Formats: sequence, structure tokens, C-alpha cells
Amino acid sequence: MSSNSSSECLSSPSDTPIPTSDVVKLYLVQAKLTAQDISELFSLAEKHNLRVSKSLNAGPNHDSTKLQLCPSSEDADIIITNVRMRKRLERHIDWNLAKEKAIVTPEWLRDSVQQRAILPCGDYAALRELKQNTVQNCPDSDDDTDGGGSCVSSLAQPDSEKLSEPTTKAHYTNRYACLRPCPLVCPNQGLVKQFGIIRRSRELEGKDTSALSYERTISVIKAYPHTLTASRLAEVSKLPGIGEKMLSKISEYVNYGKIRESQTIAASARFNSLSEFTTIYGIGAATARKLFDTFGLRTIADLEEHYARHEPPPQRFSDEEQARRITTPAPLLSIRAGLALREDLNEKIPRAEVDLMHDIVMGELEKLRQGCMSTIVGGYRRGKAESNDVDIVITHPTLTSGSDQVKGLGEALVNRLYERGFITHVMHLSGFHPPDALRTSHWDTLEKALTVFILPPDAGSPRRRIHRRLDLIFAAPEAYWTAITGWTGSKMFERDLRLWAKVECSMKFDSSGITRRRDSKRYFPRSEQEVFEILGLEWIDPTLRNADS
Ligand code: DCP
Ligand code: MG
Repeated sequence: MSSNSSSECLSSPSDTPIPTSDVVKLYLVQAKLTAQDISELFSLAEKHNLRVSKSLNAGPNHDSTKLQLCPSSEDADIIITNVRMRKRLERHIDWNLAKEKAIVTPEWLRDSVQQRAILPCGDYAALRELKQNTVQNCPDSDDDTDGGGSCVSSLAQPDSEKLSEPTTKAHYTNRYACLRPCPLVCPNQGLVKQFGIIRRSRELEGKDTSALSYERTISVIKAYPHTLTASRLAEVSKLPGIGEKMLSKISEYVNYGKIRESQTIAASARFNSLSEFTTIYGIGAATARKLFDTFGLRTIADLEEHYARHEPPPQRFSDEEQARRITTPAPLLSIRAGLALREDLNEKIPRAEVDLMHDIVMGELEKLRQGCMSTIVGGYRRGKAESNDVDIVITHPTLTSGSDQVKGLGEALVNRLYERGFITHVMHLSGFHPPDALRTSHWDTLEKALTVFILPPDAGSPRRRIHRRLDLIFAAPEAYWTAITGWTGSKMFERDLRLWAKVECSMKFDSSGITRRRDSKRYFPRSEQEVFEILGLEWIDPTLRNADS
């Protein structure tokens, strides 16, 4: 148990100080929990003012203990999870780290809060093989000699090189989204949804500055750890980027449970048509407006009829892009083909299928080149139960950057997957920035293949074979960890990571690397923790980088 209430975890500055000093830090593994469970557990853990006596037998004057949500598993005393198997837990928590913690089921939190006591963790051990460790590491045990230290000092892993202290700690009041831990589902998810409608509408109407200010407000609300009530509005008004206009909408939501503007937009025919049009790959907001305003189109059926007559000319690449791009016989996804695959591509991908796709891709890659490494990034890595696409970062320890080796590997893999029937189309083959309106903020120089993938007929799991979006990102080993950080997201987290690096560190961060501006010195992080360390940031677990709606 940590002996000081530290600012890194999600505590409120307005909380009254607890007379005694104990803090129990909790980390929630969101996998295998429903959005409702996550929301409930967050709000239970959020009841900081609930004083939990150290044991059931303690009298009213016994030391009290404060619960705090913690942004990273390393810093937590207790890890709450619904995962019951070692293999599955290891996808989220390093096994050696798990052995140093109490790993309990969500029932432990529910019962502890209900009984106002830190209940014995051993009774709630999530994994049988960790029961003994859970008993020993439970902060309820009297022989707990662990002074705890700060969240920061525990960052140093036993087998990793000593990391220096981050210069800035994570907290929901920070200006940069990359310093605000954001869960997948926050206590004010209803408000986030209403703001999301206004943001989307601004984006569809080409009002990018306004869209960005809603995006920023959403990311601040996502990080706010308390349920919003009228008495909290004064505190919320001091959060970064919350001006008068946003505050009045927040207070409208707090008072009436909805925002009138969001309701009006959601009911408007124009918003619904534009939203639907932009679900087609290759149709961005500007094209959607043109189709609506100039051609008078309203429905997908209208689009189908229109594109049966006017298929736009195929994408053209500049000479430089042409020289760099991965070449493949796989067909480019035309808008007409995108329309035909629309229902498939709009269907969400469950985690099990993401795993299956990853296994297939890596199985094929292994046959081409043994010893490749890969990480599934994007929403999956942030703990989303369902993804819109699958993003995989790939490297091999022997690849040299600056040569054609990375591109060659990408090309060989895409072509093999196409020949074997796994890839049906490609949308874009890298490098440099594509002429692709949908992904304009990915200004890195990594090799990418944005493709359509389909499982083989014998893969079993889905009822029918569904075309899925698959993004493959190829990096030399020195860019592997920045690629993982840059493609984990969320979008707002990435945007502020780049801004933080530029404004506060005079560095340039993107998925292909970190460069010091002054002398162009390049940094080659050997882990994601090192990426954060180089940028002077406190580590934030991927599952707490959900700064978008
Ligand atoms: N990304 C970014 N800027 C963008 C698009 C993406 O920084 N304009 C980064 C952050 C994203 C990651 O790349 O999290 C992957 O992009 P996706 O579009 O695949 O988004 P997600 O994986 O987050 O969600 P999903 O695929 O479920 O929609
Ligand atoms: Mg994705």
C-alpha cells in the first residue's frame, strides 16, 4: 500500500484531506468486462470520500484508507480483472508484475465498498495460480511492510534499464491529452455521446476548428473521474479548454440529461445522409457534401445509382510515391467496390476475430521470414471490445532502415496474403502520405498496407465470412516502439503527444521516430516505456489512452 496520497492517480483536488495517510491504488483491466460493468466499477472506485477501514473488525477510529484509480498496472496495489486464465491475463499484465500484486475479481471492489472495508483479497483471487501472491500482496494484511513508494519509482522494472523520473505526472487536470488517463468508458459517457454528435456534425460540415474544440472538450470529459453534478460545475469550468460555451452545454446536460443541439442534429436528414455517405471508404466529408448538395443524393441506394454511372478515376500516385509504394497485383478498392462491401466493412470486429486474423497474418509471415515480431495496436490495444479495423505493427530484428528491406517485407507479405485469398483489395500502399482524405494526420514515413481481409472458409468462428479492414504497418526495429505508440491512439492522445513533444520538449514525435529539433539527434527507444521516458511523460497504460469518444 502506498503511504502517501500521490497526485499521479485519479484523485480530486477538491477532496478533503484524509487524516491518516493510506491509499490503496486500484487498476482495472477492462478486458472481459461490459461497458456497464466498467462504468459501475469506475464509479465505485471513484468514491474517494468513502473511508474504508483497514479490516472488518476495526472500530470507527481505526485508520481509514482511500481508494484511488491508477493509470497503470505497475503503480497499482490491487488489480481488478474478470480474466481468469494466465494466458489471457498476460495479454494485459506482465506475469512477473502480476505476481507482485493482489489480482482480484470485480466482486472484491463491490463487496469492499458495500462493507466499507478492504476485504481479504485471497477470497477474491481472480486466478487460482496467483492466489498465494494475492493473499501476500493484499493491502489488508497486517504484515504489509511495503512502503509503496510513489507511482513513479515503481516504474522501474526489475529487468529493464533504470528509467529516469518523468518530468510531468499524469492527471486529469493536465492540458495535454497524453497526460490525462482516459478509460474506455468514463463516468460521464452520456455527455460524451451528446458532444460526439455535435463534433461529428462540425466535421461533416467542414468546420474543422469547431470540431477540434469539441474533440478537446470530449477528451477532457473522458478523463474526468467523477460523475458530473451541478455542484461539480465550478471545478469543471477550470479544466483545460472548457470555456463558457462548452460549460453552458455541460450544465444543460447536467440539468436536463440532454443537449438540445445534439438532439436536433441527430434528427436531421442532412446529418444522417452525410454520416452514412462517409461510411463508404474513399468518401470523405467534402465529397459527401458535394453528393448531397450538388447531386441531391440522400440514401445509399442513391449513391449506388450515382456511382454505377460515375466511377471516379483511379487514385494517382506521384512519381516519388510510385517509387516507394509497395507493389502488388491486388486490386485497389474502388468506391463502387467499397459500396458493395459496405455492410461487411461497417460491421464491428470482436476481439476473438482480431486475434484470429493476427494469427493468420503472422502464420503467413513466418513462412516468408522467421522471427518477425508484431503487436496489434489501435482500438484493440486500448481494450475496445469491438474494433472497426485491425491494425498490426510488424518488424524483424535484422531489418535495416533506409534500405528497401522494410518495404520488401511488406510487399512480400501483402502479395502472399493476396495470392492465398486472405487479402481481396488494397486501399493504399505506402510510404509517405497517401492522397487519402480519411487519414490525413498520419504524417509518418512508415511502410503501410491498408487492405481488405477475409478469413478462410475453414476458420470456423464467424457465422459468415465477413470482409474486414486490415492495416499492416512495417517498421525497422528502431522504429518499432514509436510505431506502436503512434498507432495505439486514440487520435486525440496522439495529437497531443505530437504537440507535447514539439512545444514542451522541442522534439518531433511521430510513428517513425523521435528527433530532437535542435540538432536532429534521433532516439531509438527499446520499449514503449522508453518512448514515454524520452518525452518526459509519465507512463499511461494503453487502456487509459481512450481520449476520444
Ligand atoms: N491515428 C491517428 N490519427 C488519425 C487516424 C489514426 O493518430 N487520423 C492513430 C490513432 C488510432 C490508430 O492510429 O488509434 C489507429 O487508427 P484507427 O483509425 O484504426 O482507429 P482505432 O484503431 O483507434 O479505432 P477503430 O479501428 O476501432 O475505429
Ligand atoms: Mg483500428
